[in-house]
Amino acid sequence: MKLTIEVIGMGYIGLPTALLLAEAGHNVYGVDINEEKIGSLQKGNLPFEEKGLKELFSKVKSFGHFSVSSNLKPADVFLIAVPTPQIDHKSDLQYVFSALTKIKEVFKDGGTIIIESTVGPTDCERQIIPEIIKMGKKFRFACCPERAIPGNTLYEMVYNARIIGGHTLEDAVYVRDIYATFIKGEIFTTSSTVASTCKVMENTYRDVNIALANEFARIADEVGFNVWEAISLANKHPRVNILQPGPGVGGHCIPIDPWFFTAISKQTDMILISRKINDNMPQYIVDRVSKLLSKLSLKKPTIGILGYAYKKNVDDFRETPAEEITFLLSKKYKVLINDPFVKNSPRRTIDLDDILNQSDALILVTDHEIYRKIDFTKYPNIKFIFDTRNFFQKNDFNNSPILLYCLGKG
Ligand code: SAJ
Repeated sequence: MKLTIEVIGMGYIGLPTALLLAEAGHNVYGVDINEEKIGSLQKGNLPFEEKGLKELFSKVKSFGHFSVSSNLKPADVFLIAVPTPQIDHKSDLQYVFSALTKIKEVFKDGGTIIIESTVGPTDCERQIIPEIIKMGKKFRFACCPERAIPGNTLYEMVYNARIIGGHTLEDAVYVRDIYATFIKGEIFTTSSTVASTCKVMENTYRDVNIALANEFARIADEVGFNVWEAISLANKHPRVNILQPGPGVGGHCIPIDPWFFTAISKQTDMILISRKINDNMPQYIVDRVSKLLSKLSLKKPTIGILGYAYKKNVDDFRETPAEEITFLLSKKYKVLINDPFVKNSPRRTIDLDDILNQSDALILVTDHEIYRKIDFTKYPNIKFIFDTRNFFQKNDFNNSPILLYCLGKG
């Protein structure tokens, strides 16, 4: 099966998907409204880092059937991978609709439209498909929410199980065969409503369970035990898998997708409380650090934030809890940020050595592996470190006067 496929949205999901489809032999056009991004892709530069992406890009370029443009052309298949943010806790489909408007201009009878962007459980049937019907042409439609994790996107795109939700069963089967040209994991077919619901459920499940871990951490701080040890031992039970506490949840999925449920249903007590717990973690961290700082009697302390990305070893800072922590701390203190991966963030980041030399206290927000290499004996100015990820251990500070505090250790 060799098709002409247009992938709309050259972001964290659209670009790797386009390259995998091109590697599988399809003729692929990548489209994005951001002309700067298109220009830089045309010059051979990737807009973000992701394991194996550079190599795949070079390989696919040598095949000669992947090109990018800011305008749509006619194609057999249109795959939409644009952002679906939430505004006031409701899904905002404006980028999806704007993609559909452009598709309409080049869409031919019998063409296929796939949506990979995360959408609410009822969005396909109530909003997206009616819009496609208005085009007045015969069409196939499927909702195939992406399930890959930043940092291991390419591997997960190929090996994770995939859910294809068709407008009709025939649509699902047709689109399954397209995905089967590059996916090695299992592929399941269902309705578009079930497929979009699965995606929102998956990330809500994670949000709720991270909130539980964060609540355990706060109990540990109040009562005085080591939550990390307790979680690791509780997880020895064959049917228990507690997630890890942290500074809050970031990324473009977990803090957002649960709102797709609250927007359409009132049966969401647990979802709402979990969102609240996770969203309050930055404030909780800042309160704990402020308390520690107040004991130091420094005039205007400088706090160094280690890590601005939303999770370790990636450059992605969408919805990062580091932003809220920075915002809250900046009201009272001078705040400096280091992140070896993040480029073009709205916050200025500085070199690691500079932040270590200039800070009175540090908060480890993102557990980038590179921070293991810090030789803390070189920075006597640092009074304490507040670790939000259980990244450092007491032994790391054996020869240093720096005090180590950690979330969830009492
Ligand atoms: N986090 C914790 N504790 C944990 C795990 C994560 O605090 O035990 C935090 C992370 O630090 C981060 C946030 O949660 O701030 C999210 O990180 P993540 O690695 O759990 O997930 P994402 O957002 O990078 O990717 C998720 C994945 N979904 C699931 O695992 C169910 C991925 O498979 C999805 O494709 C992606 O959302 C998406 O696009 O929806």
